[in-house]
Amino acid sequence: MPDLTAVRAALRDLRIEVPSWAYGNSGTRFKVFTQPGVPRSAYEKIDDAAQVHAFTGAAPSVAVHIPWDRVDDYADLAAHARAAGVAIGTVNSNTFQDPDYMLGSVCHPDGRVRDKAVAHLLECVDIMDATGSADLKLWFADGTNYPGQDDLAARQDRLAESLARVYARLGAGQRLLLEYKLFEPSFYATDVPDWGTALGHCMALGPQAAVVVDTGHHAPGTNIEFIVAVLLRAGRLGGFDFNSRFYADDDLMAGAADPFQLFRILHEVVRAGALGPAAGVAFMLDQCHNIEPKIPAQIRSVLNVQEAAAKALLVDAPALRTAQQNQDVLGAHAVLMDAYNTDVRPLLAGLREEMGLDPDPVAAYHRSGYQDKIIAERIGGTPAGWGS
Ligand code: RM4
Ligand code: MN
Repeated sequence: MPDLTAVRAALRDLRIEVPSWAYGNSGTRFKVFTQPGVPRSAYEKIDDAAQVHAFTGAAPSVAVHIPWDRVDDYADLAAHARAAGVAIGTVNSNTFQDPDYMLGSVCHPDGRVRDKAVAHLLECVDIMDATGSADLKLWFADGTNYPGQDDLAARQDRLAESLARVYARLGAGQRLLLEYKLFEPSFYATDVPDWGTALGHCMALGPQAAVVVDTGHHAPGTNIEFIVAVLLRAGRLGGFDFNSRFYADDDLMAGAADPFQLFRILHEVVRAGALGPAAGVAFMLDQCHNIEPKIPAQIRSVLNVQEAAAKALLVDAPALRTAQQNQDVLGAHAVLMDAYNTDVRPLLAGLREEMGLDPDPVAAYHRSGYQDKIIAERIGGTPAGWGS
């Protein structure tokens, strides 16, 4: 049995970053169902994110998305976050909503468009300087819809060149995190479709570049924990965008569709000794809450990641190794399943009590009155939504 004191300490150290865009209105291309009390500004998004940390004690930073969270003074936004008990985390760039980007951004055939996209990414690094953020997260919608539309290899050259310009601007302690996605919005060829392409670019850039695994960005049936193991081995796992998918990039709550997958992923992380903050793996949520209340859904997601991490920490590593070395197929499998089938909720509830938190963060949030307060106060203005 693993040492429970060490398991508790590791769980206390686990930090999960929430996304600012989770608190705005969102939906599908069919309909956005608006909710009352939704934030009208980046400041109010941070207030909501701070609630997630207040009730879980495990979500001390919030990722921003530029331009959705554009403000006049980023140092002031960072100070607002600090006063609310959180920090501004990863800066997410957006090179997919400007009309110029119809045929791509950093891979676009026209150098003027590429320059514009790179200028935006450099602006994001300026924002990181102002907020004290360490990570720039890049996801590109670039790709093509039809065979022959553009030169696939030339697009890779343009990508490499654009990324190199951004990489050169990074300060010490700052990282470029490159995210991949199988398809959508491009349907024939995506320029960063998989971990191999992302890893190749990161290796070429240098040690401050690493890959982000968004759990929703794979084909059905993909063994994501294998990808995680390979990236950890290469020292290039920059972080996760956790969410759940049933079909495509569904952005549902982490651990909802396949909690066993989340456990298997975190088992690889724990096995590599990469769960703690010192390892440099960022555990982020990238989710939208279209039909459910947003703040409790974020709290629930944080708890789901904690539960999967707790189970991963409970894997009896020496017993697993012995069974594997003894070629005991069923014994090794049983060690893993014993951990997965453990009810870790009492362990986590106890830990929260030790930390002075309510053992049931969702219930405590509902009792707190915060939801009623924002519904009453946030009248007028433009509620944040996808694209603002
Ligand atoms: C993309 C990608 C990015 C996220 C945006 C909102 O699909 O997953 O990580 O920043 O969506
Ligand atoms: Mn993502």
